[in-house]
Amino acid sequence: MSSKNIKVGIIGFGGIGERHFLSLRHFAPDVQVEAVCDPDEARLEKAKREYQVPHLTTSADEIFALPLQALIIATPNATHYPLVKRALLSEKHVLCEKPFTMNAEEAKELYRLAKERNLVNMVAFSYRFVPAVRMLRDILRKNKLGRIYHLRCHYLQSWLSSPSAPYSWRLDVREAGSGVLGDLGSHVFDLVEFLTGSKILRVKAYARTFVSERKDPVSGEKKKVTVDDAVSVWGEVEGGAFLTAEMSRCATGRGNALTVEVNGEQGGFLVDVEKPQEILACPALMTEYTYFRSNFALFPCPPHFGSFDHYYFQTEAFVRALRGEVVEIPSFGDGFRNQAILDRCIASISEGTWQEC
Ligand code: 4PW
Repeated sequence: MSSKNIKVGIIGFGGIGERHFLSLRHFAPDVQVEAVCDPDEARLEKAKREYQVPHLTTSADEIFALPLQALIIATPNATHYPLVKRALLSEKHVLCEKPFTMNAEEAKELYRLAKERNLVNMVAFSYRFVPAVRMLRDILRKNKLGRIYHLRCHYLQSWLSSPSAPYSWRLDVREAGSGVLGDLGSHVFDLVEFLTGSKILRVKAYARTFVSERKDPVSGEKKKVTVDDAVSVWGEVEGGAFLTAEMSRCATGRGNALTVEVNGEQGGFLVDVEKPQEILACPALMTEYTYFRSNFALFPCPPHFGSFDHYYFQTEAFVRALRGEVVEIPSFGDGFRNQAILDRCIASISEGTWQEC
């Protein structure tokens, strides 16, 4: 498929859907975003006024009736499965947001459908595209650290710290599947396996909801929060590494603090995605970290997203895959694997037991 012929639709035009749009427009101006679908008229109005998108609709049926080759799905989590399934059954390539589905069974089916049809299938594990993450992966895959003792991750945000932060679909288990576990933990588990090339073998998870009710900004009513605000996970990784992961959306003072630290017998490394070009390194025989600068910047990014510049690299990979190039992308197979780990964490939280992954 030449890129000039690629017509893309975006379903869900909240902050993330718009970010996909901007990234596509910057990276691949010859790929046409032909249609945007969202239930919120104000968002559609913005897509028309600011971005001149030709087809705007509140109805998924309408978007499926258009001659599009690919869809980007950035809707609430519970809708991923039916929308992705419909897209695959109508032979469309798909980039879907994370967490991929509501459970591993759904994810497995979507993976199978995409494979059978040989369609481009990608889950937006966007942090794989951070330059420093790429560099750390190279180091770990070349086994430069020897035996790995610790994998220590945190993903901390503060937007739910205030009890007056409004209610949204992200706080409803029926729409989101889980809270911070799926929202941020999905990235952490994906990075652990992507970076090391090793599987998380078993997990033990513990969760808390600090604020049990929040005010709905539309109705003004108090609504019950049915998902976790914070989750801590212990895990064991193939090869014996000890995983500790902490995720919270009530981490007052933190913005988008995703870090992965690896301590091995031959040295240690720490990546912080808020400093996407840097890596803290402690080579063998040294006792403290020093800064390295990653030389993995592939092209300069315009100042749209700040610490979200890696979205450009994600988009680049998706577009190259659409053009038929062989490119490594986080696939629905990875989404299925990730969902299985999330399911095991949910079981561990409710049963209080270790769970095999
Ligand atoms: O996937 C994550 C989102 O759900 C993102 O990378 C950051 O945290 C931005 O929004 C949330």
